[in-house]
Amino acid sequence: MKWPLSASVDLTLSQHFDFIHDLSQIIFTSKLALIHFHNPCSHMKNKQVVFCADSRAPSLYSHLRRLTCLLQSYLQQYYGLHPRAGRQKRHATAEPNEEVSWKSELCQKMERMQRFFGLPPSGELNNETLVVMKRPRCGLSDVEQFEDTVRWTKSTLSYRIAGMKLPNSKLKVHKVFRAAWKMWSTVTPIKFRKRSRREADITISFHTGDHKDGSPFDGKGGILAHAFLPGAGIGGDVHFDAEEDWSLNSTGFSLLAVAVHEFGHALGLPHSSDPGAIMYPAYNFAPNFELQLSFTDVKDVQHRYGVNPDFVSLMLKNPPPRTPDKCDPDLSFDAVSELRQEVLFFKDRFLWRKHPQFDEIGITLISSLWPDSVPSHLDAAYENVEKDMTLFFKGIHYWVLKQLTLEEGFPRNISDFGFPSRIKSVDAALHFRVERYTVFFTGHECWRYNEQMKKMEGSPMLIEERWPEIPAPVDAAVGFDGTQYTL
Ligand SMILES: [Ca+2]
Ligand SMILES: [Ca+2]
Ligand SMILES: [Ca+2]
Ligand SMILES: [Zn+2]
Ligand SMILES: [Zn+2]
Repeated sequence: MKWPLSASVDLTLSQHFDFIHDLSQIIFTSKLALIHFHNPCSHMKNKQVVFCADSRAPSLYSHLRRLTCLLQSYLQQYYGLHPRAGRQKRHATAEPNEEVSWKSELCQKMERMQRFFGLPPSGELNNETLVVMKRPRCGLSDVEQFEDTVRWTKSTLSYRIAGMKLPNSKLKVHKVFRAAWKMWSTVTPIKFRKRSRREADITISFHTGDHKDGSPFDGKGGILAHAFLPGAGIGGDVHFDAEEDWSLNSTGFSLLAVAVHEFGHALGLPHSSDPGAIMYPAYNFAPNFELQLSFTDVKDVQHRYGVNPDFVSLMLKNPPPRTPDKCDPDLSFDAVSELRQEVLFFKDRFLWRKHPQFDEIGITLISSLWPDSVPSHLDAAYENVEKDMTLFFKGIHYWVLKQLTLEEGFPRNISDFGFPSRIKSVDAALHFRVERYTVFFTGHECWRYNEQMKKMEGSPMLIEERWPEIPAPVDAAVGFDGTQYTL
């Protein structure tokens, strides 16, 4: 069904939804609503924002209403957005200046949120930003500044597990918490002791909905847990949402991972924007991921509490993983690919995104962009714009994403491309969109794959013959602005 172009729609919407009247025009196409969105503080003024919507207007309205509510409450809870003043009387008497400054605050908070999560800071409510907002996470703010002095002064802390609603037997839950505390005590000189008596520095409990501390839980998903900073009474206490699907092995939300995170808050640590850190606010753990404090977590907790004397020897054996730093002169990439307008740089579990309109380069986890589909430590990747496909290579396997979702039946073997069986992996792939072919680099050889005929063109050439200026083997390759860059 086709929607008529309609300028009156946004009028109707603006009566119903606070935020929507920022939108200057809405155009309905068969399945999408293209929304011209006037953003007072963005560098991308009057951009179109595309919302996927049902093919019926009422569901689009309610969809948009839900989005607006989600956006406002998310930014209020986690980014210090002030509630809108004089909301009811807005149409009648609200100061226009107040309205403008509220809107610009909203955009600024959204940009801050996008930066925190490694998204292009457009200040616009796009689909990608929504996906991040819907991710299960910790209930604490991402921007609240904790002083370095927010810490316990004693070297042994007591904890107890209180109340009912434990997700498993007390013994098993206790074992998980003991393992979680151990992660922090291995790197700092603090000791943690379990107590069964009433008083303990840190009380750990599971709650449902409103549990009388001003921060109600929200059922399955959304907020997973929260904690209180070091201090007397409720200080240092940790609450878990009892309605989550908590897991002690690898399904659902890992109780261990969330406990380590919340215990970090109980020790006084704030959220980290490092996607490799345990203190990252969103749930970021693939099933069977080996949980470890990252370099950032260790640095932050040691800054407050000092270093465990055994840490140095432990550090030599098993150093905390460092999130790769884009400024590191020795950094090399596993793979580089274009994706839509952006260039993606892959390294280990992470990827950087370079959007042509923003100078900043955001970092995120591969798994947060494509959960359970694209593996870490890739060999190569490229985008086939014509077919709207992105291909990822690792070892003898490759994966195909069409319109950003994994195609069925993958991974498949790279022999599909016509590689002989001696080729066990590719180093890099470079796609030529106009000529419709892709060059694969393997060791000192390069192969030309015809995307239209779906086969290799002849035998491989030596890289030094084809591109004498490029040293082989190649790490990663991408076409960019018509020129090829190899890395
Ligand atoms: Ca929840
Ligand atoms: Ca307490
Ligand atoms: Ca590579
Ligand atoms: Zn948190
Ligand atoms: Zn609570």
